[in-house]
Amino acid sequence: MRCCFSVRIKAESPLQSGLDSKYVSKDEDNTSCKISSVPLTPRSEGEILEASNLKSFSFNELNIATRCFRPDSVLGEGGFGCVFKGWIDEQTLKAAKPGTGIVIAVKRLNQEGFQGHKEWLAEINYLGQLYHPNLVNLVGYCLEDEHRLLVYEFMPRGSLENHLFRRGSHFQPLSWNLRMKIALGAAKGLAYLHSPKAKVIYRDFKSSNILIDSNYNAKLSDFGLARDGPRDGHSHVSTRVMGTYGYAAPEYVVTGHLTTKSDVYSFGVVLLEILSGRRVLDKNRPPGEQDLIEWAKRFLVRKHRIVYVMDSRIEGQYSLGAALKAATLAINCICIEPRFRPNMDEVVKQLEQLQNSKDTGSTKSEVLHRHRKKRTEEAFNNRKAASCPQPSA
Ligand code: ACK
Repeated sequence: MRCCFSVRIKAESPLQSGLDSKYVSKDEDNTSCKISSVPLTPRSEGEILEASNLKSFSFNELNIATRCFRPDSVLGEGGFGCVFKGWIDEQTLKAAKPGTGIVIAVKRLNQEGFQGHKEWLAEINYLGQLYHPNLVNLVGYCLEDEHRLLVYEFMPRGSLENHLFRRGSHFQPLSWNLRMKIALGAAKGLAYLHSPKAKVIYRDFKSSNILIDSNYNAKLSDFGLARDGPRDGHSHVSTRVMGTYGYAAPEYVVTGHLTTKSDVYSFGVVLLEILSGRRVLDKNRPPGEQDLIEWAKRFLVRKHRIVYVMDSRIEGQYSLGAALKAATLAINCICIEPRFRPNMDEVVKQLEQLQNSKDTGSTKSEVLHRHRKKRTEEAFNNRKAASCPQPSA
Protein backbone atom coordinates (compact mmCIF):
# COMPACT_ATOMS: atom_id res chain seq x y z
CA MET A 1 0.00 0.00 0.00
CA ARG A 2 1.34 3.37 -0.94
CA CYS A 3 0.48 6.91 -0.12
CA CYS A 4 0.00 9.87 -2.36
CA PHE A 5 3.18 11.95 -1.91
CA SER A 6 2.26 14.88 -4.05
CA VAL A 7 0.72 17.94 -2.50
CA ARG A 8 -2.61 19.09 -3.82
CA ILE A 9 -2.81 22.85 -4.19
CA LYS A 10 -6.43 22.96 -3.13
CA ALA A 11 -8.91 20.19 -2.97
CA GLU A 12 -12.21 21.91 -2.86
CA SER A 13 -13.68 21.49 -6.28
CA PRO A 14 -16.60 23.73 -7.04
CA LEU A 15 -18.59 21.74 -9.55
CA GLN A 16 -19.66 24.30 -12.06
CA SER A 17 -23.33 24.72 -12.66
CA GLY A 18 -23.23 24.78 -16.45
CA LEU A 19 -22.18 21.32 -17.49
CA ASP A 20 -22.14 20.73 -21.21
CA SER A 21 -24.19 17.82 -22.32
CA LYS A 22 -22.05 14.96 -23.52
CA TYR A 23 -24.18 11.95 -24.03
CA VAL A 24 -21.89 9.21 -25.12
CA SER A 25 -22.58 5.87 -26.67
CA LYS A 26 -19.82 3.37 -27.24
CA ASP A 27 -19.14 2.06 -30.72
CA GLU A 28 -19.27 -1.68 -31.19
CA ASP A 29 -15.50 -2.00 -31.15
CA ASN A 30 -15.36 0.20 -28.04
CA THR A 31 -12.67 2.37 -29.54
CA SER A 32 -14.47 5.56 -30.30
CA CYS A 33 -17.42 7.44 -29.02
CA LYS A 34 -20.32 9.41 -30.27
CA ILE A 35 -21.71 12.35 -28.47
CA SER A 36 -25.25 13.28 -29.24
CA SER A 37 -26.13 16.92 -29.41
CA VAL A 38 -28.93 16.70 -26.87
CA PRO A 39 -28.90 20.24 -25.50
CA LEU A 40 -29.55 19.13 -21.96
CA THR A 41 -27.45 20.37 -19.10
CA PRO A 42 -27.41 18.02 -16.15
CA ARG A 43 -26.97 20.04 -12.99
CA SER A 44 -28.31 18.25 -9.99
CA GLU A 45 -26.73 15.22 -8.42
CA GLY A 46 -29.72 13.11 -9.49
CA GLU A 47 -29.42 14.26 -13.10
CA ILE A 48 -25.69 13.58 -13.21
CA LEU A 49 -26.14 10.09 -11.80
CA GLU A 50 -29.02 9.35 -14.13
CA ALA A 51 -27.23 10.66 -17.22
CA SER A 52 -24.17 8.56 -16.53
CA ASN A 53 -25.46 5.13 -17.65
CA LEU A 54 -23.42 3.61 -14.84
CA LYS A 55 -24.35 0.71 -12.62
CA SER A 56 -25.51 1.78 -9.17
CA PHE A 57 -24.06 -0.70 -6.67
CA SER A 58 -25.32 -1.23 -3.13
CA PHE A 59 -22.73 -0.97 -0.38
CA ASN A 60 -23.40 -4.58 0.52
CA GLU A 61 -22.62 -5.74 -3.04
CA LEU A 62 -19.25 -3.98 -2.96
CA ASN A 63 -18.61 -5.26 0.54
CA ILE A 64 -18.98 -8.80 -0.77
CA ALA A 65 -17.03 -8.09 -3.98
CA THR A 66 -14.03 -6.83 -2.00
CA ARG A 67 -14.32 -9.47 0.77
CA CYS A 68 -15.36 -6.85 3.36
CA PHE A 69 -12.70 -4.38 2.20
CA ARG A 70 -10.04 -6.62 3.63
CA PRO A 71 -6.65 -4.97 4.17
CA ASP A 72 -5.08 -7.52 1.83
CA SER A 73 -7.46 -6.34 -0.93
CA VAL A 74 -5.98 -2.83 -0.84
CA LEU A 75 -4.37 -1.88 -4.14
CA GLY A 76 -3.20 1.52 -2.99
CA GLU A 77 -4.16 4.76 -1.37
CA GLY A 78 -4.71 8.25 -2.75
CA GLY A 79 -6.01 11.59 -1.47
CA PHE A 80 -9.52 10.24 -2.02
CA GLY A 81 -9.13 7.14 0.14
CA CYS A 82 -8.19 3.52 -0.43
CA VAL A 83 -8.58 1.49 -3.59
CA PHE A 84 -9.58 -2.18 -3.16
CA LYS A 85 -9.50 -5.14 -5.50
CA GLY A 86 -12.78 -6.97 -6.05
CA TRP A 87 -14.62 -9.35 -8.34
CA ILE A 88 -17.97 -9.08 -10.11
CA ASP A 89 -19.91 -11.23 -12.53
CA GLU A 90 -19.32 -10.20 -16.14
CA GLN A 91 -22.99 -10.44 -17.13
CA THR A 92 -24.94 -9.37 -14.07
CA LEU A 93 -22.25 -7.14 -12.51
CA LYS A 94 -23.15 -8.69 -9.15
CA ALA A 95 -20.47 -9.59 -6.61
CA ALA A 96 -18.61 -12.76 -7.62
CA LYS A 97 -16.30 -15.16 -5.86
CA PRO A 98 -12.67 -14.01 -5.72
CA GLY A 99 -10.86 -15.23 -8.80
CA THR A 100 -14.05 -15.52 -10.89
CA GLY A 101 -15.79 -13.07 -13.22
CA ILE A 102 -14.05 -9.76 -13.85
CA VAL A 103 -11.64 -7.92 -11.59
CA ILE A 104 -12.58 -4.43 -10.47
CA ALA A 105 -10.93 -1.66 -8.51
CA VAL A 106 -13.18 -0.08 -5.87
CA LYS A 107 -12.28 3.42 -4.68
CA ARG A 108 -13.76 4.17 -1.30
CA LEU A 109 -14.16 7.80 -0.34
CA ASN A 110 -12.42 8.51 2.89
CA GLN A 111 -14.85 10.48 5.08
CA GLU A 112 -11.98 12.52 6.48
CA GLY A 113 -10.27 12.85 3.09
CA PHE A 114 -9.70 16.25 1.55
CA GLN A 115 -11.42 15.20 -1.65
CA GLY A 116 -15.11 15.23 -1.10
CA HIS A 117 -18.46 14.52 -2.50
CA LYS A 118 -18.10 17.11 -5.27
CA GLU A 119 -15.02 15.43 -6.67
CA TRP A 120 -16.76 12.06 -6.43
CA LEU A 121 -19.64 13.55 -8.43
CA ALA A 122 -17.28 15.21 -10.93
CA GLU A 123 -15.69 11.81 -11.57
CA ILE A 124 -19.11 10.35 -12.36
CA ASN A 125 -20.08 13.37 -14.42
CA TYR A 126 -17.05 13.08 -16.70
CA LEU A 127 -16.05 9.43 -16.69
CA GLY A 128 -19.70 8.39 -16.78
CA GLN A 129 -20.21 10.14 -20.08
CA LEU A 130 -16.88 10.13 -21.86
CA TYR A 131 -15.41 7.04 -23.42
CA HIS A 132 -11.97 6.58 -24.92
CA PRO A 133 -9.41 3.75 -24.84
CA ASN A 134 -7.03 6.02 -22.93
CA LEU A 135 -9.47 6.93 -20.17
CA VAL A 136 -10.04 4.45 -17.37
CA ASN A 137 -13.42 2.75 -17.60
CA LEU A 138 -15.80 3.63 -14.79
CA VAL A 139 -18.18 0.73 -14.25
CA GLY A 140 -20.38 2.16 -11.53
CA TYR A 141 -20.72 3.88 -8.21
CA CYS A 142 -22.29 3.48 -4.79
CA LEU A 143 -24.15 6.25 -3.00
CA GLU A 144 -25.69 4.94 0.20
CA ASP A 145 -25.96 6.84 3.49
CA GLU A 146 -22.48 8.22 4.12
CA HIS A 147 -20.84 5.78 1.67
CA ARG A 148 -19.34 7.09 -1.57
CA LEU A 149 -17.57 4.57 -3.79
CA LEU A 150 -16.48 4.30 -7.41
CA VAL A 151 -16.02 1.06 -9.34
CA TYR A 152 -13.43 0.94 -12.14
CA GLU A 153 -11.95 -1.59 -14.48
CA PHE A 154 -8.89 -3.12 -12.83
CA MET A 155 -5.57 -1.80 -14.14
CA PRO A 156 -3.10 -4.59 -13.33
CA ARG A 157 0.07 -2.52 -13.55
CA GLY A 158 -1.08 0.30 -11.28
CA SER A 159 0.08 3.87 -11.77
CA LEU A 160 2.91 5.30 -13.86
CA GLU A 161 4.21 6.96 -10.68
CA ASN A 162 4.73 3.56 -9.15
CA HIS A 163 6.65 2.33 -12.19
CA LEU A 164 8.86 5.36 -12.53
CA PHE A 165 9.83 5.95 -8.94
CA ARG A 166 9.63 2.71 -7.00
CA ARG A 167 13.08 1.37 -6.27
CA GLY A 168 14.16 -2.12 -5.39
CA SER A 169 16.16 -4.90 -6.89
CA HIS A 170 13.06 -6.88 -7.91
CA PHE A 171 11.55 -3.97 -9.88
CA GLN A 172 12.54 -3.76 -13.51
CA PRO A 173 12.66 -0.14 -14.66
CA LEU A 174 10.35 0.64 -17.57
CA SER A 175 12.16 0.37 -20.88
CA TRP A 176 12.49 3.32 -23.26
CA ASN A 177 9.94 1.79 -25.66
CA LEU A 178 7.38 1.27 -22.90
CA ARG A 179 7.94 4.80 -21.62
CA MET A 180 7.24 6.17 -25.07
CA LYS A 181 4.18 3.94 -25.45
CA ILE A 182 2.80 5.19 -22.13
CA ALA A 183 3.56 8.83 -23.00
CA LEU A 184 1.72 8.43 -26.31
CA GLY A 185 -1.29 6.74 -24.69
CA ALA A 186 -1.58 9.44 -22.03
CA ALA A 187 -1.19 12.15 -24.68
CA LYS A 188 -4.01 10.60 -26.72
CA GLY A 189 -6.26 10.58 -23.65
CA LEU A 190 -5.56 14.25 -23.05
CA ALA A 191 -5.97 15.12 -26.75
CA TYR A 192 -9.36 13.44 -26.71
CA LEU A 193 -10.42 15.45 -23.65
CA HIS A 194 -9.39 18.68 -25.39
CA SER A 195 -11.10 17.75 -28.67
CA PRO A 196 -14.30 19.54 -29.73
CA LYS A 197 -16.16 16.30 -28.92
CA ALA A 198 -15.33 16.41 -25.23
CA LYS A 199 -14.06 19.96 -24.52
CA VAL A 200 -12.76 19.12 -21.08
CA ILE A 201 -9.74 20.43 -19.16
CA TYR A 202 -8.36 17.66 -16.99
CA ARG A 203 -6.47 19.91 -14.54
CA ASP A 204 -4.71 17.17 -12.60
CA PHE A 205 -2.42 15.48 -15.10
CA LYS A 206 0.36 13.75 -13.14
CA SER A 207 2.08 10.39 -13.10
CA SER A 208 -0.03 9.04 -10.23
CA ASN A 209 -3.20 9.64 -12.27
CA ILE A 210 -1.97 7.61 -15.24
CA LEU A 211 -2.87 3.95 -14.84
CA ILE A 212 -1.38 1.12 -16.87
CA ASP A 213 -3.06 -2.04 -18.10
CA SER A 214 -1.44 -5.42 -18.72
CA ASN A 215 -0.29 -4.32 -22.22
CA TYR A 216 1.14 -1.04 -20.95
CA ASN A 217 -1.72 0.99 -22.37
CA ALA A 218 -2.00 4.21 -20.40
CA LYS A 219 -5.38 5.41 -19.14
CA LEU A 220 -6.19 8.63 -17.35
CA SER A 221 -8.01 8.34 -14.04
CA ASP A 222 -9.27 10.70 -11.36
CA PHE A 223 -11.46 13.36 -12.93
CA GLY A 224 -12.30 14.99 -9.62
CA LEU A 225 -10.79 18.32 -10.70
CA ALA A 226 -11.82 18.22 -14.38
CA ARG A 227 -13.67 21.23 -15.77
CA ASP A 228 -15.57 22.00 -18.93
CA GLY A 229 -13.36 23.96 -21.32
CA PRO A 230 -14.06 27.60 -22.19
CA ARG A 231 -17.29 28.29 -23.99
CA ASP A 232 -17.46 29.91 -27.42
CA GLY A 233 -15.71 33.26 -27.52
CA HIS A 234 -13.87 32.75 -24.24
CA SER A 235 -10.16 32.10 -24.02
CA HIS A 236 -10.12 30.55 -20.57
CA VAL A 237 -12.13 29.36 -17.60
CA SER A 238 -11.68 31.24 -14.34
CA THR A 239 -11.39 28.91 -11.40
CA ARG A 240 -9.99 28.64 -7.95
CA VAL A 241 -6.47 27.34 -8.26
CA MET A 242 -6.43 23.59 -7.81
CA GLY A 243 -4.18 20.81 -8.91
CA THR A 244 -0.83 19.51 -7.69
CA TYR A 245 2.32 21.50 -6.96
CA GLY A 246 4.97 21.00 -9.57
CA TYR A 247 2.51 19.90 -12.25
CA ALA A 248 0.26 22.98 -12.36
CA ALA A 249 1.08 25.57 -15.04
CA PRO A 250 2.65 28.73 -13.56
CA GLU A 251 0.22 31.15 -15.24
CA TYR A 252 -2.73 29.15 -13.92
CA VAL A 253 -1.34 29.20 -10.38
CA VAL A 254 -0.88 32.98 -10.61
CA THR A 255 -4.11 34.01 -12.39
CA GLY A 256 -6.56 31.14 -11.94
CA HIS A 257 -7.12 31.26 -15.70
CA LEU A 258 -7.45 27.71 -16.90
CA THR A 259 -6.91 26.67 -20.53
CA THR A 260 -6.07 23.46 -22.32
CA LYS A 261 -2.48 24.75 -22.37
CA SER A 262 -2.42 24.29 -18.58
CA ASP A 263 -2.83 20.55 -19.22
CA VAL A 264 -0.11 20.71 -21.89
CA TYR A 265 2.28 22.14 -19.30
CA SER A 266 1.48 19.28 -16.91
CA PHE A 267 2.04 16.83 -19.75
CA GLY A 268 5.50 18.31 -20.32
CA VAL A 269 6.31 17.84 -16.64
CA VAL A 270 5.25 14.19 -16.76
CA LEU A 271 7.24 13.66 -19.97
CA LEU A 272 10.30 15.01 -18.16
CA GLU A 273 9.63 12.59 -15.29
CA ILE A 274 9.37 9.77 -17.82
CA LEU A 275 12.67 10.69 -19.48
CA SER A 276 14.60 11.32 -16.29
CA GLY A 277 13.02 8.85 -13.84
CA ARG A 278 12.93 11.72 -11.32
CA ARG A 279 9.96 13.16 -9.45
CA VAL A 280 9.01 16.74 -10.31
CA LEU A 281 9.61 17.71 -6.69
CA ASP A 282 11.84 15.53 -4.57
CA LYS A 283 12.97 16.71 -1.15
CA ASN A 284 15.24 13.68 -0.87
CA ARG A 285 17.58 14.96 -3.56
CA PRO A 286 20.49 17.33 -2.94
CA PRO A 287 19.77 21.07 -3.11
CA GLY A 288 19.75 22.17 -6.72
CA GLU A 289 18.23 18.87 -7.83
CA GLN A 290 14.97 18.91 -5.89
CA ASP A 291 13.02 20.80 -8.51
CA LEU A 292 13.17 18.67 -11.66
CA ILE A 293 12.33 21.51 -14.04
CA GLU A 294 14.93 23.90 -12.67
CA TRP A 295 17.52 21.13 -12.61
CA ALA A 296 16.75 19.80 -16.09
CA LYS A 297 16.61 23.22 -17.75
CA ARG A 298 20.35 23.64 -17.21
CA PHE A 299 20.99 20.61 -19.40
CA LEU A 300 18.14 20.92 -21.86
CA VAL A 301 19.32 24.24 -23.30
CA ARG A 302 22.24 22.48 -25.00
CA LYS A 303 21.70 19.60 -27.36
CA HIS A 304 24.75 17.61 -26.35
CA ARG A 305 23.91 17.84 -22.65
CA ILE A 306 20.51 16.17 -22.94
CA VAL A 307 21.99 12.80 -21.92
CA TYR A 308 22.52 14.08 -18.38
CA VAL A 309 18.79 14.40 -17.92
CA MET A 310 18.02 10.89 -19.13
CA ASP A 311 17.34 8.07 -16.67
CA SER A 312 20.63 6.18 -16.44
CA ARG A 313 18.69 2.91 -16.02
CA ILE A 314 17.63 2.97 -19.67
CA GLU A 315 20.97 3.98 -21.09
CA GLY A 316 21.65 2.35 -24.44
CA GLN A 317 17.96 1.73 -25.26
CA TYR A 318 17.42 4.89 -27.32
CA SER A 319 19.30 6.95 -29.83
CA LEU A 320 20.49 10.44 -29.10
CA GLY A 321 18.17 11.67 -31.84
CA ALA A 322 15.11 10.11 -30.22
CA ALA A 323 16.05 11.40 -26.77
CA LEU A 324 16.59 14.84 -28.22
CA LYS A 325 13.18 14.86 -29.90
CA ALA A 326 11.40 13.70 -26.76
CA ALA A 327 13.25 16.19 -24.55
CA THR A 328 12.59 19.04 -26.98
CA LEU A 329 8.90 18.16 -26.92
CA ALA A 330 8.94 18.26 -23.10
CA ILE A 331 10.68 21.65 -23.13
CA ASN A 332 8.13 23.04 -25.58
CA CYS A 333 5.26 21.82 -23.42
CA ILE A 334 6.64 23.51 -20.29
CA CYS A 335 7.31 26.77 -22.10
CA ILE A 336 6.46 29.66 -19.76
CA GLU A 337 4.42 31.38 -22.46
CA PRO A 338 1.29 29.21 -22.96
CA ARG A 339 0.85 30.39 -26.58
CA PHE A 340 4.11 28.75 -27.58
CA ARG A 341 3.22 25.37 -26.11
CA PRO A 342 2.01 22.85 -28.69
CA ASN A 343 -1.56 21.59 -28.46
CA MET A 344 -2.16 17.97 -27.55
CA ASP A 345 -2.86 16.92 -31.16
CA GLU A 346 0.62 18.15 -32.09
CA VAL A 347 2.09 16.34 -29.10
CA VAL A 348 0.41 13.10 -30.19
CA LYS A 349 1.72 13.58 -33.73
CA GLN A 350 5.28 14.09 -32.55
CA LEU A 351 5.20 11.11 -30.22
CA GLU A 352 3.77 8.96 -33.01
CA GLN A 353 6.56 10.04 -35.33
CA LEU A 354 9.03 9.17 -32.61
CA GLN A 355 7.53 5.70 -32.29
CA ASN A 356 7.42 5.09 -36.01
CA SER A 357 10.92 6.27 -36.69
CA LYS A 358 13.60 3.62 -36.99
CA ASP A 359 15.76 5.89 -34.92
CA THR A 360 15.35 4.00 -31.64
CA GLY A 361 18.43 1.94 -30.81
CA SER A 362 21.75 3.55 -30.02
CA THR A 363 24.76 2.73 -32.05
CA LYS A 364 27.65 1.29 -30.09
CA SER A 365 29.81 4.30 -30.70
CA GLU A 366 27.04 6.63 -29.55
CA VAL A 367 26.70 4.74 -26.30
CA LEU A 368 30.45 4.68 -25.71
CA HIS A 369 30.68 8.33 -26.56
CA ARG A 370 27.91 9.11 -24.10
CA HIS A 371 29.43 7.04 -21.30
CA ARG A 372 32.72 8.81 -21.77
CA LYS A 373 31.12 12.25 -21.77
CA LYS A 374 29.06 11.44 -18.71
CA ARG A 375 32.08 10.22 -16.77
CA THR A 376 34.03 13.33 -17.73
CA GLU A 377 31.18 15.60 -16.69
CA GLU A 378 30.70 13.76 -13.39
CA ALA A 379 34.38 14.01 -12.60
CA PHE A 380 34.26 17.70 -13.46
CA ASN A 381 31.20 18.27 -11.24
CA ASN A 382 32.76 16.36 -8.35
CA ARG A 383 35.92 18.44 -8.58
CA LYS A 384 33.84 21.61 -8.72
CA ALA A 385 31.73 20.55 -5.71
CA ALA A 386 34.88 19.72 -3.72
CA SER A 387 36.45 23.09 -4.42
CA CYS A 388 33.22 25.06 -4.02
CA PRO A 389 30.90 23.42 -1.44
CA GLN A 390 27.17 24.22 -1.68
CA PRO A 391 25.78 26.33 1.16
CA SER A 392 23.59 24.18 3.40
CA ALA A 393 19.84 24.60 2.95
O1 ACK B 1 0.30 2.82 -8.19
P1 ACK B 1 -0.76 2.02 -7.64
O2 ACK B 1 -0.55 0.59 -7.34
O3 ACK B 1 -2.04 2.16 -8.59
O4 ACK B 1 -1.42 2.76 -6.40
C1 ACK B 1 -2.44 3.62 -6.78
C2 ACK B 1 -3.55 3.60 -5.78
O5 ACK B 1 -4.57 2.73 -6.27
C3 ACK B 1 -4.18 4.98 -5.51
O6 ACK B 1 -4.63 5.54 -6.66
C4 ACK B 1 -4.16 2.16 -7.48
N1 ACK B 1 -5.29 2.18 -8.40
C5 ACK B 1 -6.16 3.19 -8.61
N2 ACK B 1 -7.07 2.86 -9.52
C6 ACK B 1 -6.77 1.59 -9.91
C7 ACK B 1 -7.35 0.71 -10.87
N3 ACK B 1 -8.41 1.06 -11.59
N4 ACK B 1 -6.79 -0.51 -11.00
C8 ACK B 1 -5.69 -0.85 -10.29
N5 ACK B 1 -5.10 -0.05 -9.38
C9 ACK B 1 -5.64 1.16 -9.20
C10 ACK B 1 -3.03 3.01 -8.04
